[in-house]
Amino acid sequence: MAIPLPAPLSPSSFGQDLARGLRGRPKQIAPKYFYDDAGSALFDEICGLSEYYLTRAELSILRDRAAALVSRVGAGARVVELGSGSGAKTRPLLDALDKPAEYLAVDVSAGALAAATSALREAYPAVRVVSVLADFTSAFALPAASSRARETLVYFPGSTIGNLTPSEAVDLLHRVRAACGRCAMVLGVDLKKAPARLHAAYNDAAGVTAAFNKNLLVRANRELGTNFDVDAFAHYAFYAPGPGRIEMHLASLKRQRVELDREGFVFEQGETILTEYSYKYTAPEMERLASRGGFRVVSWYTDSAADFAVASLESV
Ligand code: AVJ
Repeated sequence: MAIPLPAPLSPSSFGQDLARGLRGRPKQIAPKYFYDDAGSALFDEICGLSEYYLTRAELSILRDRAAALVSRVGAGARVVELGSGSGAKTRPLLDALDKPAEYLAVDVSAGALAAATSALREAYPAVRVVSVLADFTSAFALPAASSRARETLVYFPGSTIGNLTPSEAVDLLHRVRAACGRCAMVLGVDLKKAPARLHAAYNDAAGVTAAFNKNLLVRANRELGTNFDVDAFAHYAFYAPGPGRIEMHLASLKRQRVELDREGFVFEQGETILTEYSYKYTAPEMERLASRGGFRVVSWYTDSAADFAVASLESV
């Protein structure tokens, strides 16, 4: 598993991806660009909102079921967390494992990585904690495991798998499997439920999700010198029952022309830029997805309301 590291996200990749996304129809940008320091802080705030049940539900499942979720993983394992964020959900897993040797946090947010890994280093002095500033949605690569790590457990928390389309999710599972051979995975999955509850979770009354969404434009104006009129964009998020996903957009409230590297992009009044998909799954749908990705669902636990599931998967 000694593969070169992908380049961390640079301003130029943001600029190039944004230009490509604005040339497309519909206009779009990948959700990984939400997570600069301000965006990571807004996401942490979202996790505490009453409407946003996902984080609390996942934590409660981990607290109750961590031992069962990692029961097939032996002593001295290496844990790789994809999209580790604040690292709040990592502890129950590390606590349930028998003498974990290493913990690799993979994230696109440098600030979140530094804070999460320094807190974990302090709390788990016996674990070798490594931060990997990387985008796991493209070329997947990890530093070699140290000789003391025996097997790899990949933790993919937060229903981040829902930010990928099903075919992108299948690709990611294949890449994970190729990277760690026989490999165990713990996967957080948001479940299909009443559309009104899903709608509320992405349209909170305090407007934090709206600020998180609009921060993308604030970031582009600061880092790329674009001239988005941020106040003339509205947060627009809705659940689409057909594909089974939340779609998050930013809708221009007026006709405006945005400049990026001397290229002009016109937004008609009401035109949107797609910023995120968040797919929701049922248990059978996730079983099918896992099997298309070369994994089998070994166990599946939900919170008491059956809002969220944490699954353990094994490569086949
Ligand atoms: C990063 C996958 C946990 O899709 O729910 C929260 C991000 N977007 N509110 C999700 C998000 C809007 C989020 N995850």
